Formats: sequence, structure tokens, C-alpha cells
Amino acid sequence: MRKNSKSVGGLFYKQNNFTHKLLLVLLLTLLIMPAQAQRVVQSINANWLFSKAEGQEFASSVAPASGWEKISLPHTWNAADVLDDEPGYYRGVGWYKKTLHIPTDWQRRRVYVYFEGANQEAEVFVNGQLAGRHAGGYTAFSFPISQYLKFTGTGLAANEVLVKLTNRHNADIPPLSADFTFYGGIYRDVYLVAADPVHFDLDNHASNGTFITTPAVSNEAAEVVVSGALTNASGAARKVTVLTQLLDQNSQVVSKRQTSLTLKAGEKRQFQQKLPPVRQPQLWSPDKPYLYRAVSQVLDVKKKAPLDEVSNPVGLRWYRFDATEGFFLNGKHLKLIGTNRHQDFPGLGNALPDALHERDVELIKQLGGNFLRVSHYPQDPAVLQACDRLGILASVEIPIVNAITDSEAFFANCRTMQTEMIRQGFNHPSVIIWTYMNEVLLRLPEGIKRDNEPGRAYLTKVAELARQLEALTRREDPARYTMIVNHGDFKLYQQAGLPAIAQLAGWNLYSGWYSGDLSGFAQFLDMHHRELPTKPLLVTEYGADSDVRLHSFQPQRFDKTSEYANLFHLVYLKAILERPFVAGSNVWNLAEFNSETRQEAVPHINNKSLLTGDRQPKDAYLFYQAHLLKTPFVKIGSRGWTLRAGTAATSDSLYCRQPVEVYTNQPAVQLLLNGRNLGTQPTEFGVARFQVPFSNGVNQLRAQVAGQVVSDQVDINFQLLSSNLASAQLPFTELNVSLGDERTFTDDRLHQVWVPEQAYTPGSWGCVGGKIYKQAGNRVPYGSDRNILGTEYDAIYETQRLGLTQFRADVPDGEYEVVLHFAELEAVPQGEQLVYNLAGSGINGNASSKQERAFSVLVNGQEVMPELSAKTYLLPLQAVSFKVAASARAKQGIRVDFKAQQGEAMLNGIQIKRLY
Ligand code: GCB
Ligand code: CA
Repeated sequence: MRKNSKSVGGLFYKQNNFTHKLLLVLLLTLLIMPAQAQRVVQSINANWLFSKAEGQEFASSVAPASGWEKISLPHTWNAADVLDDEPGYYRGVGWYKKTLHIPTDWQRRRVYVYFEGANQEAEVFVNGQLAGRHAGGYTAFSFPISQYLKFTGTGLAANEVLVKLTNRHNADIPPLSADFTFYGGIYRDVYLVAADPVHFDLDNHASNGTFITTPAVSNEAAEVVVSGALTNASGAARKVTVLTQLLDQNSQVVSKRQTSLTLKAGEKRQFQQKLPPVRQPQLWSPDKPYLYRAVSQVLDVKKKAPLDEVSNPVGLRWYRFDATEGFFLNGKHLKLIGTNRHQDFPGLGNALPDALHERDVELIKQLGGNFLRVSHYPQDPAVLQACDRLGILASVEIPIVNAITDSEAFFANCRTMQTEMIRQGFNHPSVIIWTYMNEVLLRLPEGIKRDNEPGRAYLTKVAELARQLEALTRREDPARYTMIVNHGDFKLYQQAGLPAIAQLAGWNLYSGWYSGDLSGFAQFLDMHHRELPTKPLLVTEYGADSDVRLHSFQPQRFDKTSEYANLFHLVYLKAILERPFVAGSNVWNLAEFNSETRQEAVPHINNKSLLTGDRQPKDAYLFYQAHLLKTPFVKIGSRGWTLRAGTAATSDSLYCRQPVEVYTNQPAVQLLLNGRNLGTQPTEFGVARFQVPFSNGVNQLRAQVAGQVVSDQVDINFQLLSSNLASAQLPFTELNVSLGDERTFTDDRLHQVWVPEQAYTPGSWGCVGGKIYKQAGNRVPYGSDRNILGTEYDAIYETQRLGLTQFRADVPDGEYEVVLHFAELEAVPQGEQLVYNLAGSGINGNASSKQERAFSVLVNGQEVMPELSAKTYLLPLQAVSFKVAASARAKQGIRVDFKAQQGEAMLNGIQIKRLY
């Protein structure tokens, strides 16, 4: 059952938007029916007890006697352990319990407990008796519990509900592996439902028992059909009427149908109501997401009283995909553009309040997007509700990711999930596609190769599962499209026959990221169109990592800078827009999300996204706004990069030129720096580019367009370094250098900027000797991509200079503090092969154990560290830093010497700060 089915007529009680919903309830109650509550639906999120039963087996467990803590739902037990330096997170049993206070007059009602989602295997007990089991962490489930309830005395009776849950790995339940975190817990809302014995079916895969279709819609007329089942759980035959009224936004009834039925005692009966056509319907579209609502009631014929009621949103639209021309909505061409979305949020894991789910859909709307791939699993009902309201078209999928298990149990769980997803999401007009596999051939099981016998058998099995799910989906919902989403191995998916099975082909393409170069993207699209000319195509994923702290003026593949990601999106969006046969595309991903097994610049986080974890825009978000928004738009890029540093152009100049991009849908942009006109630049594909001469301190940038319809302003704090460190015009204050690095790193929290290394030149600073470290066999252009332990500044420690003999800074005489940063990157244990390694080799691996090193460090000739080695402080992948005092005397500046005793010396970062 979806929340929107409960807000009319029934009593709706949910803490966060209580008054809003209540007003709606009251209003509608007055308008359409006598004031009488039939179905009661109330959330029961507060006052639960939780106990983690570490070490307990799911099969043989008994509820823990102790260790209960007070929590409220939504809840996950993995909010913290997915971020720490310990590999892995708790995947085992957890228990929840709560006392329910049940009104004694519910004795006459049919009571259900309803879970929007709990990851991933659940057993629910009521007063010690098993009420039901559910497998799968992303779909809703509900169980009848009347027969287990105790009704003692009058008023409220205490009853206990106990839930045993596990998020252990289970080879029979998808997902088996994936690039996201499988948080355990009851992480969505839980409800109690109490209905009259005569009610719309409550035993149909947690759907609301009614299904809306719109078999014929045009500008002139629309047909609406309501199908479903009615249950008579009472002991006597009942004569009832089903009345469905279609209401417009002014609550005017625009169509209605009444059906009379006689139900035997205990009978469940199907019904179907074809409503008289709606003339001149208001159509639903991204620009105008007009929603009608269909309110269906069961009325007792004798008493004329309503017994049960459900309400469903109705959007009147028609659509089609075409392999040559793309997508059409209501007869008009519409390029589908949007993002994917995961359901987590920093600090909360997957246990989000509805408002945060809704906010993400709003952020897609504000992007100018019209399309959401709800990946890789069905999400909170709030997501599709928001899509309906905001006019975002959606594809929803079950989490068959990377691989399948060849077992009947796995196949059955897939079928059940697909059925649950479809029946629970059926009445959302925003949904246009049901999807059921994501990159299912990414991880061929052990010993299986595409061209050996077991490999061929495995591909046959995968295709068999796809055919089962395809048939099921077409039977369940013939009006919507089906899709399988593949990774870029065209031949392999063709070999398995997958593109022929579903109606649409989704491709996740990362050319220029995991492998190949940026031009490979357009080549792939054209190849699909040539080889599969009748198969409509969507680019279901594309994106590049970007850590907003990292910037580069020479962006390179895999450097994780914003600038490389910007380039990536520019090339991809252009290719998408230029090709009418590309029906739609989804950026990977709307926001940064947790993937516990990931390492890289921000361990545990996948940051291929348009927004940061806390939903601040990256440049790429502004870039899409410039292309998609229809109202005048201008925004200065790098707006999160408001703390910059750089070296003055010459030893006597007082500025440093750096590029700034402005994103706009206007033809040209004028940029002003502290009120001074820097000129006007034409816009090329959404971007106007400037070279800005930044001076030390605050630089106010203002972008404006002709006619001043829009403008934008950003203050950038610039730390200008002189190339002559003894310069009186620019007195030296501090220097932070990331060795072995070509990027700058801005740390907003500490208000520090780290600049890339450079070679020493007299009067200035830099290193002497050595070379940039690059992890062997890895695609990173320099440095390592391993998780560095004991720091949040992984990017600084992941890069280093090897074999250097000296670092010098010709600072003026005075008292200084020097901090030296090290991490052993070479003599380290081999990293795991991670599942998202799309190129199939090298990531995090191959760091063979190198010969051990030992070296000493001297500052201004004084030995400060006699031996840095694995025996002292250099533990594998462990961040370690030393702060030492240093005086600069007799114009000698600061000299740090490295003396190798064994192997090569190295340095990852250095900070020099003038005290006085
Ligand atoms: C993919 C997967 C997605 C990953 C993404 C990535 O192709 O479908 O789950 O997160 O690539 O970032 O590697
Ligand atoms: Ca470094």
C-alpha cells in the first residue's frame, strides 16, 4: 500500500507532515463522504527497542535477553561502521520490538502490520507467534495479525510485535554484490492497518488492492479503468457497491462508476470498473503534472455506509519509444534527461525521513531534468509520489546486479520482487519503465569464462531468468515498457541474447573513465544504432568521480578532479543531445553515496555525482542547469572552490591568473572582478570561460548578461604566494604542498589550500630529485587509490614523491613550524578486486610488496627522524605526520634533507607555517 492511498477518508497519522495531511483528510471527508472512518492506517515508528545479536545465526536465534536500546524508525544499524577504517560492516542479525496498544474495538477489524522496507530477511512475530516472513530489502510487505492479537478488558490492549532481521549475504536473494552498501535495519516506515472485514484486497503483495490503467488517452478523451479485488472476511454474505469517483484538482467529480456485488462469506472477488471517458482531459507532463485522483469506496448496500476506501493518483498521458526518433509523450518528442539516485544520506545511512527522499526529486526538477532512474532497487514510496507531483518520468528496477545465482530460490525471489515492485508502484503515473537487471554480466562467477562450456551455460541461465521476468512484467503491466541495463561489453550481452529480450536497452557507459577515452562514448552509441537499429536505447549511466576538494588545470582521466568530471559531462551531453535515437539518459549519480568497499580519494564514497553528499551543487549540476532550464540562468562555476591558492605570475607581480567557468543559457557573459570589467565571453555549449587575475585576499566575481536579466556573484578567497618567498610586498605566511601531485586540494574545514609540488628554484620552494609515485598496474595517473588509514585527507597521502633528496623553501628569517606527512604506499598488502572494476583489471590491486625502505630526515641540518621505516612509524597505508620547529637564519630558509639508508626516501606532504 502506498501512503497516498491512505490520505483520503481514512485516519492518516504520520508524525512529520501530520497537520498537512490531517487538513487534507478533513477537507476531503467533508467534500465527498459522511464523516466516518473506515480503514485506519497509522505509522508506528516511535518507541522501538533494538538489539544487535552479533554472532547469532538467522535460523537458530532467540531474541536477546539484553542489549536493547531505544530507537525510532527509520533505523539502520550500519550508519557508522560503513565509514570507519575497518573493512566491512555488520552483516548479521538484529532484533526490533515494540509494544502496540490496540483498541479493543479492533476485534471486529482485520488488522495488518505493514513494512515499507526492511533489509533484507525478516521474520515478524506477534505475541510470540510467527506472523510472516519476507525476503528482499527494497519492497514493502504486510501480514495479517488479527489472529495473534490479545484483546483484554476495555480500552487499549498491550500486544508485542517482534522483528528478527538480517542483512547477511544470502546467495538466493539479490543483490549478490554491488557498488553500494547493503545497510541492515527497518529503514522505512512501519504502519498498522485496521480495516472493516469487507475491504479492498489487503493480501496482494502489499499493494493497495486496486490498479488503475488508462488504456486510451488523447487530447479529446481519456479512459480510466479500476481493477482490483474485494475481500469479505466476515462470516456472512454481503451485498456491496463499489463506487469509484474521478476527481479533478478542484475536487469536482469528472467521471464515476458504480458496481454492485454480492460476496459470499470469506470470498475474495475480482472487479473491474471502466469509467465513462473524461472529455478534454488535462494531460500529465513534466511541464504540467496534472493529477486527478480516483477515490474508490466499498459501500454497504443496506446501511448505505462506506466500509472501505482507497485513493489513487491518476495522470492522463500516453507515450512511446522509437528506436530512431527517441521518446514521445502525449504525441510530442521529449528527450529524457535526468539522473540515477541511491537512497542514502551522510550520517543517516539508508534510514531517511520522507522529506530527504522528496528533496532529491526536487533537486532533479531544479536541475531541469525530467527523468529518474530509481536505481538499483525500488525506493521509499515518497520518491514516486514526488515524481508524480513534480512531473519526473521514472524507471524502477529490482536489484539483480552484477551476477545471478543458478538456483530456483534465486529465480523465485527475483520473480517475487518484480511482482511486488510492479503491484506496489502500479498506480504511479510517473512510472514508464520496469527494469530488472543491472550489468548482470559484470561478474562472471568463479571459473566461468564467456567462451567456455560453463560460461555458455551461465549465459543461457541469465537469459532464462530475463525471459521469465520479461514475461511476468508484460503480463502484470502490458502498458509499460521493460528494460535491461547493461555495461559496455556489447558483444557479451549480445552473446547472451539479452538486448533482444526486453523492449528497451539501457547502457551504462564509462568510456574515458574506467577504460578507453571520451570519444569511445559516441562510437558506442553509433555502434548500437547500427547493430540494433530497432532497439530503443537509453544511456542509463555515465559519470566520473569528482572530489570537490580536488582541482586541476590539466585534468586527466581518473584524477578525481572537478575539472575532469566537467570535461566528461561536456563530451557526453553533447553526444547525447546530437543523437535523436538516444531516447534518454541518466547521470550516475544525483548525489554522492556510500559504497563501503570503495577506497580512492574519499574512501567508502562513490562521488560520481552532480551533488555532494549534503546536496551542494558541483559544477556539473550547474552545467546541466545551463542546458535544461528554460528561464534565464547564469552561475559562476567552482562555487564550492572559494578558497584558492597560486603563485604570482612574476616575482614582482601581485596576481595569479586562473580559469573560471560560468554556466549559462544566455549567448554571452560579462565578468567583473571587484567591480572591474574583465570583458565579455561568448557562451560555448553552456559555458563561458575566463582567465581571472586573482589577487591576494577576497576577490569578488560578478557574472552578468546583457539586459541584466540574471546575474551571479561569488567571493573567492585567494592565497597568493610570491615566487620570491622573501618578497616584502607579499609576506610569507604559509605553504602546504601535496607531493607527487598535480592537483590542488582545498580543505574548507581547516581553511587550507594544498598546492601541487614543483621543482626547487632559488628564491622559491620545491623538491630536489626523485620522481612522482604511481601505483603499479593501476589506472590512476599518479599516486595510489587505496584507503589511507587514520586520516580524512586520503588524497594528500595517496600521492608522494619517491627518492627525493631535499625539500627547500627560501623563506625569510624567522620562526617556523614544519609538518611532514608520510604514508607507505608501496610495501602494502594487495588490495581486493572490487566489484565495480568495469575494465576488469588492476584497480586497487597489483601493489606488489616492494623492498622495505629506511631513511632519515634532517631539518636545517638537524636530524629530526633518525630512521623512518616499517620498524618505526611507516606502517602500510597508515597516515603519519610530524610537526617540528624550525628557525630560518642567515637567509638560508628552510631545508629538509632526506637520507636513504635502504630503498628510497619519500614524502607525501609538507606544511610550512611562519609563527613570527
Ligand atoms: C556502474 C554500476 C553502478 C556503479 C557505477 C560506478 O556501472 O551500475 O552501480 O556505482 O558503475 O560508479 O562504478
Ligand atoms: Ca601527496
